[in-house]
Amino acid sequence: MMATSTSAEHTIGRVLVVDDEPVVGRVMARALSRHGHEAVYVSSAMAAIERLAAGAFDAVVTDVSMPDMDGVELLMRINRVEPDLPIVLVTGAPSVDTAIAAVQHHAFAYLRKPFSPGALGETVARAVLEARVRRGAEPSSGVGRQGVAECVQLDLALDAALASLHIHYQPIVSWSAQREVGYEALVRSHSKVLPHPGALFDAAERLGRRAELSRSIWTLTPVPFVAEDTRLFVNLHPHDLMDEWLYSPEQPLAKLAGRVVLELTERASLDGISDLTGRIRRLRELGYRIAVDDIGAGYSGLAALVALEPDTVKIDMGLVRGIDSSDLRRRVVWALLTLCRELSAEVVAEGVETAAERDALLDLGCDLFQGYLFARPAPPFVTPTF
Ligand code: G
Ligand code: MN
Repeated sequence: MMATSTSAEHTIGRVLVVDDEPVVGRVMARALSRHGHEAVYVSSAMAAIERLAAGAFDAVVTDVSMPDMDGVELLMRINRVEPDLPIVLVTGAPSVDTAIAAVQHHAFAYLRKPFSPGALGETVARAVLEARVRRGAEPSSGVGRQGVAECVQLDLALDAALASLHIHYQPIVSWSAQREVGYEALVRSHSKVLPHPGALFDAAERLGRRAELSRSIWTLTPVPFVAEDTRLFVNLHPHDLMDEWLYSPEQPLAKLAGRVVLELTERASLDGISDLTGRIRRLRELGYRIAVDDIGAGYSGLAALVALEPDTVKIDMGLVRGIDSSDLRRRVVWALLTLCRELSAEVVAEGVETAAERDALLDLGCDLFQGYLFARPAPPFVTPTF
């Protein structure tokens, strides 16, 4: 950490200096201090990300070529989550490639070493002031806040999770046929930071990378089937309906469309989806069938049934759990089964864990089941036990 040459209230900006060469880094930090900045030096991009978490910065000056993560990647990662934090790239070996990357990822400037100490201080001062005008904020208030580093770290974690993404499949069984009629695809990753699908989707949502996650899942999901007449159940988020790629014949699920049932959860609102009816129609024209997932979880109620006219309705495990000892649950499920018969939708009871739950559902006339009683989600393809 470098001392400042001016008192805090008179510094132009707080600047993070990143260079794997300590001598070079310290020279730059000193030049910035003399120019009226407060400079903090770190020797790697990862250290910079951690440092950004510790305090507010107004600008980053980073060397381009560094081991592990280079300056261009650092620029790209920060820019993706905090486009208002100006970044100055410095390099002793300028190249067209890194200069193009600098432009693409909105580097504030691309300086060739050696440069005069004054030129660096001047460039950084301009960067700080322009960013401040853009934000209309006080010195060192907004940019470089905790959120930046947190987001960059989350972004790295999501990259790692996407690299280890894989799909487990859980059978859906017909009791009368005593066999599996389909499998639900459930996403998994080896990430310790984002261990379950909920965390994965939350992170992707926060980082604006939800479409990327969904597209990865659609790409990984279709695998050769054990039997020709089994169906593949795939979870969709309502926002996925806004992704034009979902409707493309090139999309990997498309070649199996006639066997794919797209599940739309009742947990997320369909309200924001423009032309919902038209979108569902397009999916049906491509051959897909539609399911309402988690019905009875208590969110949008029965609106999804009306809006989607589903082929399949999946009863939330909250209604299934302990149904054998709950008269109320039995009545509600009976009413749902009656309603679905009226609407010509088949019904799957989800999360069946005990034989008693299964028998209570059989008594009510339910035939399709999914749950640990039959099989846990597993790599392709686990055989259910009856
Ligand atoms: O919302 P959706 O129905 O897509 O969620 C399915 C989730 O429920 C999966 O994460 C799956 O692992 C889990 N699951 C499947 N069967 C059971 C079960 O019998 N009991 C419990 N508790 N969870 C289950
Ligand atoms: Mn589901």
